[in-house]
Amino acid sequence: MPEDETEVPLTGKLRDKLIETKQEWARTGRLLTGETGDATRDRLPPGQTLVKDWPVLDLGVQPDISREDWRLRVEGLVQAPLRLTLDEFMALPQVERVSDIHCVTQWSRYDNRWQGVLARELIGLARPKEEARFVSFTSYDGYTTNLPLAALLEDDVLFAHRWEGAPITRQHGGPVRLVLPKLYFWKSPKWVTRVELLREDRPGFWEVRGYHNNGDPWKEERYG
Ligand SMILES: Nc1nc2c(c(=O)[nH]1)N[C@H]1C(S)=C(S)[C@@H](COP(=O)(O)O)O[C@H]1N2
Ligand SMILES: [Mo]
Repeated sequence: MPEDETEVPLTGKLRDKLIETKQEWARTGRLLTGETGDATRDRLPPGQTLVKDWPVLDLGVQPDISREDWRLRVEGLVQAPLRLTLDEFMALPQVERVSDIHCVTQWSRYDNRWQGVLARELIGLARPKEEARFVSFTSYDGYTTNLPLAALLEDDVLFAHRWEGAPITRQHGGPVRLVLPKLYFWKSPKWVTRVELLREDRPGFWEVRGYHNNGDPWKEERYG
């Protein structure tokens, strides 16, 4: 397949104002407390505020992919590239995890009950090559983000399709989104469709717009 066919373009009308505002926050270091949290002692990371509802945050395009057309691809530095239909994805071993959400725009939400496939399980099926060290995600809205492969393989990271017992709604990234609770939530792509394993890191949408490459809420890695 030619390289350009693997690109998912940024579709529709982006929320330019929101993107500008968030870039401005990065430039001015908004919300930074200068503290370092202790995940073994505290539950709320520095500078965060607890919410009870679940805010929606994205670029303003909430793609509506039919069950038939949806695909999840795992490719790049793997020995067995995957291209799963939704039925194939649902047939993989399922787990449940409860975790907290920490968004860089300051809200945190405790005790979210997720069901889905362990990222470790999915990546294992694709058999990563020795030299794979990083991961780049692409979503159906064109959003991208990046992680070290090791972060994806932890036991609390899911390709989730249910939240609190119900299918994850489109606005929250359904049918399938990543949930990676140890990092700020921008590292958890909604509507994920492609996972590419890489030798070198490839910063994503927010990471090239002033946001931290790693995003640990306990170290307040908001901007960088
Ligand atoms: N595909 C996609 N994933 C995304 C985003 C996005 O714009 N597009 N926004 C990120 C950000 S900044 C946050 S805080 C969370 C928000 O998820 P929620 O809307 O379910 O709360 O999704 C992350 N994943
Ligand atoms: Mo966010």
